[in-house]
Amino acid sequence: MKRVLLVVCVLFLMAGLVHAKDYELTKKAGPYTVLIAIDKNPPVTGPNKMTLGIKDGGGKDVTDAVVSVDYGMPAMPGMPAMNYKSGTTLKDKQYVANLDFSMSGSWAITVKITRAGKMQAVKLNVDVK
Ligand SMILES: [Cu+2]
Repeated sequence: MKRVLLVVCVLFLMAGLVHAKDYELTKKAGPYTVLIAIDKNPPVTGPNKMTLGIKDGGGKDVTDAVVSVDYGMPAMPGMPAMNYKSGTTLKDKQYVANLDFSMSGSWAITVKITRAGKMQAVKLNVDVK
């Protein structure tokens, strides 16, 4: 009986580990579907790696866009507004950005996708711990 309980506990622990995975979110931007992932869940103060997978209307990977990420926090008591920009590098058909959150709290992120002279934006908010 004790052994059964132990097995059940281990299974629960493993399930917990499976759930504690990357922050992931899918958003639409014009003709694109953007899969946004952050390697920390929740995102943390300091460096975080954001990975963006972009697919066109036909479900094909988009690898010829210029993608950048704006992120910031509006002004709050004792803190002026903060705004940062990051470029991305293409790796394995995904755009990778390194975001450095200087404090915890709610950050507004805008992903800008420019292709053939047209820009589409994806907006999201993350709660940085
Ligand atoms: Cu702040």
